[in-house]
Amino acid sequence: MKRFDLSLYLVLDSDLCAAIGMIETARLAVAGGATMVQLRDKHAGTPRMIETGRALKQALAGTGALLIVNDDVEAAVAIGADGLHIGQEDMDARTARTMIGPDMILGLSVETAPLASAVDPALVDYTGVGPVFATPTKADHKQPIGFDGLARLVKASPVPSVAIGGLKAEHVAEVFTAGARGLAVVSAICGTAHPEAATRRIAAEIRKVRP
Ligand code: TZP
Ligand code: MG
Repeated sequence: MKRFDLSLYLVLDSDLCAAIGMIETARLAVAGGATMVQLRDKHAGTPRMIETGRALKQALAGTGALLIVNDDVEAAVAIGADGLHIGQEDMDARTARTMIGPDMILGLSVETAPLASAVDPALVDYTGVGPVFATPTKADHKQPIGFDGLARLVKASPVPSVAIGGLKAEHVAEVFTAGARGLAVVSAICGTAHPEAATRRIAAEIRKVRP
């Protein structure tokens, strides 16, 4: 049985984290209560993903926070990450599962209820659902789904879901009310001068409402 806690899921962004750096941002966020960290770097090729991922793995060792690699299956395996996160356009879940083996966590982004209900729980461990709100962080994101859409997609998903897209501490209650197991954030942590304090504020809201 794989154990993972989706409640406060930091998605790193090399541009937004530039001032402090991805590794230091992740370290501070985990100190503040982040439970999962995704390495997402749209500019890096596999060698740089591996280099950053290995440094991240070292930074997170012993904290209990899990390291997930976005898109790059080869890097995820080389790093020995806890998981891989893919989008609909990246590769199909069966291919990804074959490449990462049975033990690694596999996350899949879903933007519609039919896609959520088509998820195979034998292959996929969690879904990333959104964008809840429009966000400048992802230029090509799909139509925002709002909290009603989030609730529909969470219900359709046969595996636990984490919400994403424009989410901040003030949205925590609605995210959990919609049935998601947590929120994934980029700018609410990466884009701040004090990632640890920003994470603590979100973690405090989660403690108030978490089922
Ligand atoms: N997928 C859907 S929205 C998004 C991703 C990666 C970006 C979310 O960034 P932010 O800054 O938390 O709105
Ligand atoms: Mg992708």
